[in-house]
Amino acid sequence: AIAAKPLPAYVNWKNPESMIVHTASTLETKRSAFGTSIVTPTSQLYIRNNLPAPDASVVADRDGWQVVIEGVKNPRTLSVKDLKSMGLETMAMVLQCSGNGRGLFPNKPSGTPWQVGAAGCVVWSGVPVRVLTEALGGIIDGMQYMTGTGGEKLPEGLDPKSVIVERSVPAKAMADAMLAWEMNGEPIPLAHGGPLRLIVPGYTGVNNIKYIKRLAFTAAQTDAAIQKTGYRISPPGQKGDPSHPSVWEMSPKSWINSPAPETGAVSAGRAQIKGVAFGGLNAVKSVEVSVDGGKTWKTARLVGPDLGRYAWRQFVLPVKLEPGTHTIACVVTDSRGNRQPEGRVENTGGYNNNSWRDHALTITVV
Ligand code: MSS
Repeated sequence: AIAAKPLPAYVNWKNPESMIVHTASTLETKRSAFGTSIVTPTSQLYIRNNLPAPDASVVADRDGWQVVIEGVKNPRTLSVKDLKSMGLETMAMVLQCSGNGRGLFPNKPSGTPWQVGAAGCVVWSGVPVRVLTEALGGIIDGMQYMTGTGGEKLPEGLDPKSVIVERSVPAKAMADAMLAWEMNGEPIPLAHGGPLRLIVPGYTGVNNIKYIKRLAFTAAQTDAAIQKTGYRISPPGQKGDPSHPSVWEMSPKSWINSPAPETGAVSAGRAQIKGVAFGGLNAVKSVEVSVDGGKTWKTARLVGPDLGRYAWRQFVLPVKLEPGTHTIACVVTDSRGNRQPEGRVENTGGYNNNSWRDHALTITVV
């Protein structure tokens, strides 16, 4: 067997048993490591960095971190300390990389071959962006996008626009967005965007800007490469350009985490099929499970408290497994009746894979 790569130093506090280390900037949660108590522990949450994180000194004085707010009637530079005095909200949200499931595309698009583990359900605390903009006189008319800029030091000798982590989302995404300083009950670790992170619930990972240093309401989308050409749903063989849809809202998705996601070997008899399901923008209505590759479906039971429309639900279906080979699959329907599709949308970057067939597990029952 090939020895697993060790954890990179900046995240050596992660649980090595539960992580797949792809590279120093891409770590995935093992499918077997997702628990059943809803929230993903920070020590098991995936990591994706487009640029190396800023120096650890930025979390030495968390309250002193500053963010520039623009595109409002009274633009201001505010510290985390100021933000903490302005408002407070707590929200559970699925954080999921746009490329989660890329490794399940048969044509292996370039990029990290994530299976299911570039995702987690996290509880965030911070100030709602809505409260902030009201306090600063409201958004200037005509500003159609909310643009967040990451606080990394940019590598020298390169065009800043080619590397800066700066993303725009439609201004309507602001409704439930927040500037967060806490996750899962503790200050946000630097690796996950502390001291301050933009949280855009229902939108894919890349829109949730870590160590945010600027939040601007803008008339146009940023012309940074990560927005203009990167993270676009472009037809196979074509490079991304602004005419292709950007990775913004997440779509309904679910997958099974148990039994035996890694070995595929299960003993016959009673078993609990368990997994997670989320709607992206909408709440989960129901989850169905199939043990015959999608020929017949049974409604699963949603387990545990409902942490709101942006969180995921755990589900369970008790079954009696007969010896043989079985393909187990699940499909989620959201509160608006949107059903997770059977197939994926082919695209160059391997983004937004929510195909239930790609996420099915084949197990051997003995
Ligand atoms: N932010 C910043 N500042 N930087 C970077 O790099 N990345 C992205 C987000 N944000 C970044 C940011 C991505 S891309 C993702 S996914 C996320 O983040 C992740 O997170 P964590 O915490 O997990 O690491 Mo894909 O769509």
